[in-house]
Amino acid sequence: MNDDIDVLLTETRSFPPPAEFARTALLNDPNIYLEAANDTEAFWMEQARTLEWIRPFTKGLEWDAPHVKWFSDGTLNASANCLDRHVRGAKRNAAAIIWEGEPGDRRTITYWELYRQVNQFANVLKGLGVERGDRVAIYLPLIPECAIAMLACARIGAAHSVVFGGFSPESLRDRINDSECKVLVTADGGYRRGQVVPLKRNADKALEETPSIRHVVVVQRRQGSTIQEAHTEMKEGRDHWYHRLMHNASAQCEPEAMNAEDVLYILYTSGTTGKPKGIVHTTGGYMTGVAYTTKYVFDLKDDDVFWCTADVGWVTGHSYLVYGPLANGATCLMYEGAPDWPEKDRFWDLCERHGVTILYTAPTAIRAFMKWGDQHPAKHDLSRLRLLGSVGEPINPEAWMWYQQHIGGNRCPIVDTWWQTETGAIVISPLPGITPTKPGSATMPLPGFSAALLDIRAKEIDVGGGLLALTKPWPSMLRTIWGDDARYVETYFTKWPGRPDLYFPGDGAKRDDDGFYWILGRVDDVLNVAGHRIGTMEVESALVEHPAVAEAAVVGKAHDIKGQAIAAFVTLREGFTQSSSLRDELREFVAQKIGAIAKPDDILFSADLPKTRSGKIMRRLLRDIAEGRALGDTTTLADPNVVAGLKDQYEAQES
Ligand code: 7RM
Repeated sequence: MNDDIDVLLTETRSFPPPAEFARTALLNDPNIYLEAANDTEAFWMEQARTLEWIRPFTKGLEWDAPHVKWFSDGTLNASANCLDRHVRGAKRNAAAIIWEGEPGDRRTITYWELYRQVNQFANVLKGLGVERGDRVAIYLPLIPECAIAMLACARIGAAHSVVFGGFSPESLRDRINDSECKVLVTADGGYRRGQVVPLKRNADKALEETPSIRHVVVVQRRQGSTIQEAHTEMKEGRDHWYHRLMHNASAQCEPEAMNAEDVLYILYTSGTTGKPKGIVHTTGGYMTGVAYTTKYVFDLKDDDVFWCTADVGWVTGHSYLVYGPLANGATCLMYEGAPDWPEKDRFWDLCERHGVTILYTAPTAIRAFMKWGDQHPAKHDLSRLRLLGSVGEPINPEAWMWYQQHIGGNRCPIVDTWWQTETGAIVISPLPGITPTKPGSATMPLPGFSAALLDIRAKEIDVGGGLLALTKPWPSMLRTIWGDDARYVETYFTKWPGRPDLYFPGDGAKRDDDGFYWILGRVDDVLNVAGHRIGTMEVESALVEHPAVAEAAVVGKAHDIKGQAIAAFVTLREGFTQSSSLRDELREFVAQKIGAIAKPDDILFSADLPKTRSGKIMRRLLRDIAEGRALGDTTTLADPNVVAGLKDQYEAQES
């Protein structure tokens, strides 16, 4: 962590909002920071009132740390906020979703059409026995039906649990079982780099052990015929084609009046144990947080075309591809596939053809674009772009500068947005018409949010490095972990003993002389690989399930494009010998168990792992080895020779 602080301390460039941008921005008066800080509860109540409530709330915050409620006597419906209020007005015929599939198929869906399809699918779900309070799993490629299924759940008061299409059958199974989903919505297949991802076939494997599932709805990716390569059996009575059910469904479904604190969705994310956590978001607070941040962080106006490149399987897709933009009546671009398919200019081609004005993507993608070369964006007219965003991991100043110059034409402000699955909405980010930006800094908490940098005793660090804390509750914060409230308390509110009012996100950060935050990354056993959160324990648990593996330790190692890559140290069971084919087999095994995103880059076989005398694996030393650094302090090790031997071996393998 200290190396990172040094690098960031030398970054002194600062960019005020471009004058022309600031002049027309929705927010350009810095007083908003002070107003929100003076009465944060009143500030949030004002934001919440921009939503459409069925029964208006009178209560704001109820904080019984670490448990929280917001607007608890109000009722509303998230899908009505995203659709019904727009189809009553001028947005009725505006495009809600401009979608493009990887093979090049296109669909544009107006608010009116989306409204009708969501109503129909809400009735389909009801017809399959889904009731208010039930859970529905969604395992889809990035197609408009993702948004339709999510909003249909919200309409009838069922919680959705979206599982990223890149996750394995076992990962899907565990998530379905943890929250006992009644229905699964999937597709015959999706596309990634020209390959078919056979989602229904994967789902069928998961469904062998998911007793709670009564019905499966399958979207046919190509009208009229199922994708040949993904062909799969439909199980009589359980499996239904989406288009057949929709054909007979009424397009009128009254939205349920949900309590502000009713669950809107569950989204699983990695933590420091082998078992992912079901993050619970509720209706009123979450919708308030995403509607407010989408509008002001992205300065969203009627004629914008907003493109968030995240998949709906991650929180960024939930908040900034579906709920936030649609609550604001925005026009969103949704693209299914890879940025380098069929050519490395696909993103810039999309931006040009669809007239994208706001682009929100991840540092790992930006670093890949840099590597592919300036000629790809240079071929396209990107002059409609007016604002750029970054999310998912720290952005290195070099990538930030490249993004500003080669994508933004030195004209667009960049909003580096720090937040998490748990925060629901962006927390630390510039306001593009107000806040000066510095390459590599997410700047400061948005109005309404409060952060501090603390040492381990909860003492505030004014300038320097420390642990990031969120010091006041905010409406879109998680409410609990599904089925495990003790884990909620323990994970987020016990870092500073006796201070259940302090939320610990798990990140380390630096604060500079201007009070700007520079996020350094996770300080716990969570990795961030290409912007995806993966727990070291999850990968370790997968590895030890292989019959050859006795013990495994997984660490992150710096990677120039992915940010972090996975390195695994493995000790074999008696009777197994190391080989390059076993190494490949183990990498493939992890991909099968969790998903391709968790596949280790390196596997090192070793007779022993470096442990303290109490038996704890010293990950710090493993990281030193994986990143080729001089070994840190080894005096607390039970056997210092182990780690020296490992380092030699690792270096021999690398060369
Ligand atoms: C939105 C999302 C959360 C973790 C978080 C950080 C890291 C996210 C930034 C960032 C530096 C950023 N949700 N992170 N955004 N680090 N600058 N702008 O990514 O739950 O999947 O991950 O991602 O470590 O704790 S997430």
